[in-house]
Amino acid sequence: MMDSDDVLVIGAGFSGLYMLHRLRQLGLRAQVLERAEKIGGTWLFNRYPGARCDIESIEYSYSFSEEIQQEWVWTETMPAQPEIEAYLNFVADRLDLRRDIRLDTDVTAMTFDDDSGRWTLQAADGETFVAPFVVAASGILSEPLEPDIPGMGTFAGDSLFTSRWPAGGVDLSGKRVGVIGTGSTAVQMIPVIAREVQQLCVFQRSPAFTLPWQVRQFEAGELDEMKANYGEIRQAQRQHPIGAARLSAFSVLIDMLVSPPIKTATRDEQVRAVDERGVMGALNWGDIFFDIEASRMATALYGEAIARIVRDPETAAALVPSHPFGCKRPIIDQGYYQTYNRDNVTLVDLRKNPIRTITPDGIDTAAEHYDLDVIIYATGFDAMTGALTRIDVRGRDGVLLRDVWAEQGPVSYLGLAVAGFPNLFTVQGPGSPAAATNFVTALEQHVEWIGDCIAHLKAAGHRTIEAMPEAQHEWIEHTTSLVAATVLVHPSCNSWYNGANVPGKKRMYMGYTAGIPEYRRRCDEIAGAGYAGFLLA
Ligand code: NA7
Repeated sequence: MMDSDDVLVIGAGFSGLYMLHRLRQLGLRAQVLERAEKIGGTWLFNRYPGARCDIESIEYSYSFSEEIQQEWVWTETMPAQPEIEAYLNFVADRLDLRRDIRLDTDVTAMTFDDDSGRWTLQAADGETFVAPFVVAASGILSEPLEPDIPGMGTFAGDSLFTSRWPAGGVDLSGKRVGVIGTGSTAVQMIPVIAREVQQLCVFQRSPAFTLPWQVRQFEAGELDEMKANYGEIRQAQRQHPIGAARLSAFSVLIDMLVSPPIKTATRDEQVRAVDERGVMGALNWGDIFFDIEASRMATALYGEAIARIVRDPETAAALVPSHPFGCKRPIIDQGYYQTYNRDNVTLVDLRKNPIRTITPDGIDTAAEHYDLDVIIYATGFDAMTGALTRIDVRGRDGVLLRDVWAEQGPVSYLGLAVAGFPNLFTVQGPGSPAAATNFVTALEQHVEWIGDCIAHLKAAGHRTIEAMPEAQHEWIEHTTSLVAATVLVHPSCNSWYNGANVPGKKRMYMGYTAGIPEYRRRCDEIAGAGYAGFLLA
């Protein structure tokens, strides 16, 4: 058994690194336990070709250190995975974080002991760690979702997961490659690997809505000019509901909300919208997030916009989504639809002919067999809760967090704590703004709130803090009421936002949609009122 720290932090990604730094600043002893062999979290594991952030680098970065934001040099408007991984390593070195990060340490169980008021964490290698407080900075999209397709294990070629992409990359040249899934990940990867492979078959169950985007290198002096105004940029970001004030995948949604309704638009106005802005114009209507009929009209128009890009009419029709726009996370792409005009790319519409089985040499659908050398699974994540339900988290009376979330749905107070699990904080837990915002802005607020809370508990001599069930219930009522009248809860929406992508997971929208500033105000108010809704003992 090792000496106890004040705080054990699970995960060395964006959240865990800042949590460690913040705790140190507050004079607390902390240790980070990370299951991977390197730091980086989600940005380490998801190193598939084309992996990139959809928020501008200048905003998708830590704001807490003026030195770091001035010293680090971003090269592109929206950063690619290698640059983000390098940035996190730079931060770890710059803040001397590595000495308190234990790599290759996969936490598999953790138990709260009522008598001592401490958590004991058990790692896969048998090591145990004890501390009064635990911060789960284990990521919202870190637990991959492996599909259960008959015959998966029989495939004789290479099976690859985008969420565990091999370090050093994979040579796909000359290969016949199948991609399963068409979410954000696949939409980023498909145009990139299509240029390399001999033949690409995209197995699509749910077509995505995706908006064309231009990512570019910074021009000479452009980044320096922005850095000179960093104070203003950060302030605008902090005041923005999504935590990013510049153009991003999310900000286009906010703009759409204040656009005129499609239902009263004339046919000429609709066509003009597509003439002027393509697929983006087809969706730029304010009523489509609240009115399913309006949403269907916009989807039909979106189909017309796709048909202007994709030459084969059958492929173009197969690319039209069946779910309402906005109910899944917005996607941006670079040349996604154009990729289907390539001779070496085939779209397989699983809505018509589902996958029947995977065989040693490829994939059988209900209609056809596809010979493949490589199958790439881009099948998503058990989001928000998966990183903690994979661990045996036992709170008061030995109750398992996994069971609580299975029975009640992914409940939490503020996305920060779960009733029955004292002294356990979750960075970006369910019910927090994380999912639909700039993750980095959101996590900085969480980390700072958690750090201040633990420092307060220690200073005031409190041994435990615990979310009260009534406060948790009220919070969930509040978060779900915010989305009740939107397409986010439409039955056709199988999204990681609501857990419907995971078989058996209780369906519940897991975000907080009133924006980060309002969320921050509420969290500060709660802390200011002596941590209202929490029991301090
Ligand atoms: P997503 O957005 O959850 O997409 C997963 C995709 O995989 C989606 O198209 C799924 O179709 C598809 N899928 C999953 N299981 C299967 C099976 N068994 N057969 C066929 N297709 C399947 O995950 P991403 O990794 O793309 O993106 C996650 C987030 O990362 C993203 O929102 C950004 O925040 C970054 P379905 O829709 O379930 O029919």
